Amino acid sequence: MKTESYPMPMSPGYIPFHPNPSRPKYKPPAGAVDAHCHVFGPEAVFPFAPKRKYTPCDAPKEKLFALRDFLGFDKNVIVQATCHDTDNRALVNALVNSNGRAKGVAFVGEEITDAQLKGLHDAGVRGVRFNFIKRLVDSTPKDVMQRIARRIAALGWHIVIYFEHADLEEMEPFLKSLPTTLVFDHMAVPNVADGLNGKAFQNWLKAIDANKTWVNKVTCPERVTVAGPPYDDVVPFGRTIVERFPDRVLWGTDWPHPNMKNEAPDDGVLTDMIPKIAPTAALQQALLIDNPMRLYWG
Ligand code: 0GY
Repeated sequence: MKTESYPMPMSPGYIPFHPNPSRPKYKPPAGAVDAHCHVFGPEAVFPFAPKRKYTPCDAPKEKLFALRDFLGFDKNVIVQATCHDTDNRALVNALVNSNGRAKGVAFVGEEITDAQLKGLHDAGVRGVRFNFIKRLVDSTPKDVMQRIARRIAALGWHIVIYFEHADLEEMEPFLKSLPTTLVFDHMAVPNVADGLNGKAFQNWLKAIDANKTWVNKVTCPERVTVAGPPYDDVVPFGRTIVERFPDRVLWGTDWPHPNMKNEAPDDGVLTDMIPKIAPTAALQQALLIDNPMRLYWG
């Protein structure tokens, strides 16, 4: 059996999260939720999965909760990252130590038992993630995903989808076959260079219009920007989605920002984008409080 030595070295070129983010000028409303973030390790307690495609730096719950308080958020939705594969122990540990201020999205395989699903539910998990990004995961057969979907639907959970809407045409029949609300990571990764009128983004808007249970996370400008910080080139994409579908949007930091190519984003700068994409108090209330509370704390 392959054994790993500790500490596991970070992947070559892996950029750790920003050590000293700026304090945002924007003050989130009381009760605001950061609805997309992760915990990694610590690997000495929760080792990364042998199957992982990258090895990050530790990003433990204590650091996440300190960042939450520093940025002015009240709650977190913690999404299981691929570096932990289907071992949700670090996620569960963060949830049960959050004083009710975190809910989770797990990654599960078909082998999970009903009792284990119930254990995740009791810890605060309210969804599973299906990841289609090839650099992050080996593909799971769609019939397996459909069977998992039916089981978690019975718990009242939803499915978080990480895919790129350039693949929408091929994926739409499968997505429509899923029985729950679908939450799409990172606005399904728009191609910002194509502009707002690009065919793929326009098709994406039409698909959200047509599928009334599809929800977008207006997250990760740092992954899709061409211009770089403060990511003004991504604002029109987020703002279009927030203004057109105000009750079907979520916002999150994506801390600790795995697999960045050039630099770690400043979480204060990311937070300061909120009033640019959600310019009124009513839109901010929906984006940061009403929508995530309905989906995760309802
Ligand atoms: C994200 C994005 C990434 C990674 C993961 O599960 C993951 O490993 O989600 C990525 O590299 O794009 O959602 O934080």
